[in-house]
Amino acid sequence: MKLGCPTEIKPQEFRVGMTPNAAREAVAHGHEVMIQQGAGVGAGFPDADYIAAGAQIVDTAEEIFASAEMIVKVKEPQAGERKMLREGQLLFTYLHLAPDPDQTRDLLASGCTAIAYETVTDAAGGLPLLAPMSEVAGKLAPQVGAWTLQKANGGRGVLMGGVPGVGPARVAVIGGGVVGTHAARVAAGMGADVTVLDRSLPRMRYLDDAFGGVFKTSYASAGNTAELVAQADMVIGAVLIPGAAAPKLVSRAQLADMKPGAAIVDVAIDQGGCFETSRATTHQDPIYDVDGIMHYCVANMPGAVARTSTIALGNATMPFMLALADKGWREACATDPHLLNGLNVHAGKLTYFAVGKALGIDV
Ligand code: PYR
Repeated sequence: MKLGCPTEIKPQEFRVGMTPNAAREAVAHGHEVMIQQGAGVGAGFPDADYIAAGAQIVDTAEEIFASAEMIVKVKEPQAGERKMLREGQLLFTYLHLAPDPDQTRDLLASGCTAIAYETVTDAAGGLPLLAPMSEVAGKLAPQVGAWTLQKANGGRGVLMGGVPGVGPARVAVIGGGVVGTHAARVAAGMGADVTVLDRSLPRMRYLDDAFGGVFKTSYASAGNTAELVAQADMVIGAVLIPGAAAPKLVSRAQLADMKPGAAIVDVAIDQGGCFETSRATTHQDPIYDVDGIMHYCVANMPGAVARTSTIALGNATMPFMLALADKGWREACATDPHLLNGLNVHAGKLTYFAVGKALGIDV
């Protein structure tokens, strides 16, 4: 199969869909690999590494979209890329369609087959292609939140770990999944006073056992959530319903109960965000103020640490990419129901229920 990997064009996105190692494996499996010139540079992979791996370097994204049978990317195709997608072409990347009707419309019109990383599943009930970026975003959340809390950035001027005689920042993490657990670990490591809110008692038992009380847990009733949000210096949104629009768990009215200059970091923003006041921002202009509360809502947080993220993502996507290339998407999905769960769009039809429900489109 002909595989193509274009340069990511979302603002400040430095990751790349294929590492030189992934290219080498695909070539060893008998596939042709095209990489857009410079695509890996932001993640520290020069063209020479891809050439050494047996890939061909091409000048433009147009060449890749015109001839590749499978496009391997990181972020959802941007408007210009969507115009180049062709009928029958396979797209393997993050999509996050539920909050994005424009992208959905364009993918349906293109006639392509699109497999979304974020809805591929595994036997343990996890999301193996989302997990590595959830780990990265979770670990980044307290770091960017700490920066948002600094006075010069409009924040409350509170130091995460405090100092002798002055208490630490209070951090509420909404959601105890992969993002929330990594965020809580790092925030606690920075010395903050951290509480994770979740609705699963087994999950909270696990967190308590695994982390030995390094952070607290609280049942995520509306009342507990409101109380902890009001007391927090930083709130990290870490909820996920696979493929679906994120539920809004904190309303605009609740901002009035928060401490002036408190920071919100909404890691759920890819799926529309879990705060009523969230809207996607970019690494160039990451923070905005609503009613005195500073919001950090960058939609591609892992792009900030492009090298770590690219390698972590490549480790997870490689076996699926090889299965798709070796068998073709029909047989690969027919023999792996977890990969089939990634199928969101095929030949002008939506094939993922939660996306159809969010957008009011028949599946
Ligand atoms: C990202 O890492 O940017 C995702 O979309 C999950």
